[in-house]
Amino acid sequence: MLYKLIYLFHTDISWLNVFRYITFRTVLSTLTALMICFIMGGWAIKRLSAMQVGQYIRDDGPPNHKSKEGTPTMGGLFLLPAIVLSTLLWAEPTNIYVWIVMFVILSFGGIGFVDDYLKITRKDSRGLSTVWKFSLQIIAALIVAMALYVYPGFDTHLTIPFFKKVVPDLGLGYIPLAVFVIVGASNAVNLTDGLDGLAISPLIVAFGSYLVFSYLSGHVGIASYLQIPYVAGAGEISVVCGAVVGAGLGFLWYNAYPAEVFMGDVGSLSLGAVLGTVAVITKQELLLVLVGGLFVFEALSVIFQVAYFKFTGGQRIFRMAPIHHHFELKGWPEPKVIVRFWIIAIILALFSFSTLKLR
Ligand code: 57M
Repeated sequence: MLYKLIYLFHTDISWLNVFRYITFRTVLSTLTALMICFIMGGWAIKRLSAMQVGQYIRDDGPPNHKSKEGTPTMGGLFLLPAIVLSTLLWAEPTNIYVWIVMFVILSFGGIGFVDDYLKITRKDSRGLSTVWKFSLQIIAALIVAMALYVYPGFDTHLTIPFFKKVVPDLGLGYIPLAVFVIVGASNAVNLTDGLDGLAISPLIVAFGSYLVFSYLSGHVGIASYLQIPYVAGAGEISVVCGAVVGAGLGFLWYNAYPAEVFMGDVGSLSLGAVLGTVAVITKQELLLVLVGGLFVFEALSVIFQVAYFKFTGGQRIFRMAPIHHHFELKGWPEPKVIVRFWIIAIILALFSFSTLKLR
């Protein structure tokens, strides 16, 4: 919105023309969110500590986690406002996709907030029940999917990475697919958020990748050259992704090992859902499996562990799921697990760019 105000004067002051460019506003949005997180972070952590918003640690987890008891949580309470504020300042206010992402941040953030709040007031690990959590997530994702479906010109064809000629039209079937991507991403990120910086760095990498993809798909010339779906208006999503990257870096400053704050469900459920929504908007839904490959890997480790446990009547594939706990229990120091998982996330994201040419 601020950009609109500044741009009003571009006829008198010609260099203000630069605010018209998505690239310039993406840089501003990244830096603004970063600064807000830096400045707010230290103060917010002190406030969370004073209000005793501390993490409860389960007894059945890896032993080194007990020392994390009481670490301030719900860091999403400064992470999310940094993203919202920065987006509202630098993104085009008439763009429908920007508002859809704002809705996702607030709705999934709200669900996470209630979950965290219940855990903190009950002083145990019982937050929202699984049924409630899933139902609310599905309702919020359905609203998003239906809003996109009815939006004039929204394309319901599915882009399949590496196969440019296979583009099935899902029609109404696009709605359940979008819901699955959004709710799946939300929960996969939530599961990954179990070691210091383990979720936020791969999120920065994934949003950095989608920053590029949204710019490319929102540019008619580049999209046609690369033969990727052109989505009019998707370029503004770069500004939102920039805000998440900036806020994420600011948050990582405090969440880096040994963490001074955790993001809580308010952060993880919301950022995961935003990632899924951005994948849907840019028509790169399936590519999320690569861009967010680490989150998929973590979620699959839980699915296989639980299924195997039930099938064999109590045996396990991993020492503990999600898989980061397996490596901790094998004796890897926490920072080693974290940095190695970051490396995997970066490699997968880089690989996703090859889909632009390998098709
Ligand atoms: C939440 N939350 C962390 C923090 C963070 C089905 C089952 C696999 C579900 C899973 C689960 O509940 N996962 C989702 C994961 C928790 O972190 C809080 O939660 C927020 C994210 N939602 O922001 O507020 C703990 O993670 C650690 N942490 C850090 N640094 C960070 O920056 O060290 C988090 C952020 C924190 C802190 O210790 O307390 C969590 O792990 O609870 N359940 C599990 O993950 C459990 N796994 C399990 O039960 N496995 C079984 C099943 C699959 C059969 C098995 O393998 O046998 C483990 N979680 C814990 N202890 N804490 C088990 C033991």
